[in-house]
Amino acid sequence: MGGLLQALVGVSEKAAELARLCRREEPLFQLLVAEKTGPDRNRRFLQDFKTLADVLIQEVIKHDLGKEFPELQGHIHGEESNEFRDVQGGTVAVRVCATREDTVALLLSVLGPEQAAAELLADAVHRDVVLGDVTLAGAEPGVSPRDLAVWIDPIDSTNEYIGGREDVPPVDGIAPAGLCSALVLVGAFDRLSGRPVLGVINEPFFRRDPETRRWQGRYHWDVAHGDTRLCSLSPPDPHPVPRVVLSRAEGAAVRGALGPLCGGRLHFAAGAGYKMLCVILGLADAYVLSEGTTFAWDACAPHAILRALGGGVVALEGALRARREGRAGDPPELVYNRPAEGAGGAERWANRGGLVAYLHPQHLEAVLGALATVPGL
Ligand code: 2IP
Ligand code: CA
Ligand code: CA
Repeated sequence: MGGLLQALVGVSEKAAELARLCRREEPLFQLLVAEKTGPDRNRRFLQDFKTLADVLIQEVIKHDLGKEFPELQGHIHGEESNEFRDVQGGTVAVRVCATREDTVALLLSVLGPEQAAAELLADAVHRDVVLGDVTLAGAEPGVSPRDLAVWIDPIDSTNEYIGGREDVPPVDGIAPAGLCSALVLVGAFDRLSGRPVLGVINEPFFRRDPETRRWQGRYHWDVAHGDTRLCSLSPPDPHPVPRVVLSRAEGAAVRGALGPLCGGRLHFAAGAGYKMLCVILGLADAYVLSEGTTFAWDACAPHAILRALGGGVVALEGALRARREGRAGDPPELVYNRPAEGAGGAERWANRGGLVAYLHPQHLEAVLGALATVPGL
């Protein structure tokens, strides 16, 4: 059953290619960057194209995985709903059809006259991905797809994806914003326990090829199941003075509590997935988020990789409560199979109460210690 991990990587590569295509090909790029409110000939569609790119990527992943692993059908979830308004004002479910021509026709029902755009997208959707990755081919997860379910974030950091800035200088290797923070996240979790097991983070815009100037991507993967811990990366060393990366939306109280721990120097970045990737790569030691503004699809894949490297993602509110009550044992980790009680829509899958992503337990401890003093947390 070694195939599932390869399949997750394969679909992330197809997704990354679609993400690059939308920025590279003029007919798609024009639609992608069009101002939402612009007085355009095809205004309704332009309002939706950003979402269409996301939805299509998610549907491709669902389709390809479900086809190869029928046991996963009905257990592949994502951020987006695939319901769209068609050009006549009715609804259409965006999906991958049996043939390229059928997919073109379906896309045209959403895209109206944008024939070139529909064809470019359908070509990429129906193209097979070939992976030449020997290490990955040898990785054996030892887990059945029957026991797993999947969370997809087709594009994390959509704002940075649309904005497309390439000139944001990194600070200590961490990009404060820009295209490189747009990621494809595909994570598989145990249906019963809700723990993340397999994760793939794909960076579609890792670097530009110096000769062709085309974007090149890269990906990272893991297995964290039973006693098995496999990862495409090695665990990075901790920094002597911890580095913490935060959302720019993080408030003064949290900044104030964490600043002294980090020698007065905090780091900021866009994208929940990208901030977790910074921890995975050892650019930061922890990512702290004090509010429930991320979702299961943001955290599942990075969380699996963090676990494989010896770290994890804890539920911040629960961890602080356990600490205050003097409860022994490890702080509670996020799980991916439990919708929030009393919530509707996307909120059902919000990581309520915030999170801390970390690699080395001493950093988790230090961060929780610092945050324990923040009123209201
Ligand atoms: C978003 C995206 C944002 C992030 C937010 C996520 O996902 O990653 O960048 O906010 O939490 O839900 P911030 O950048 O402040 O961390 P998406 O782009 O998929 O909506
Ligand atoms: Ca996201
Ligand atoms: Ca997204």
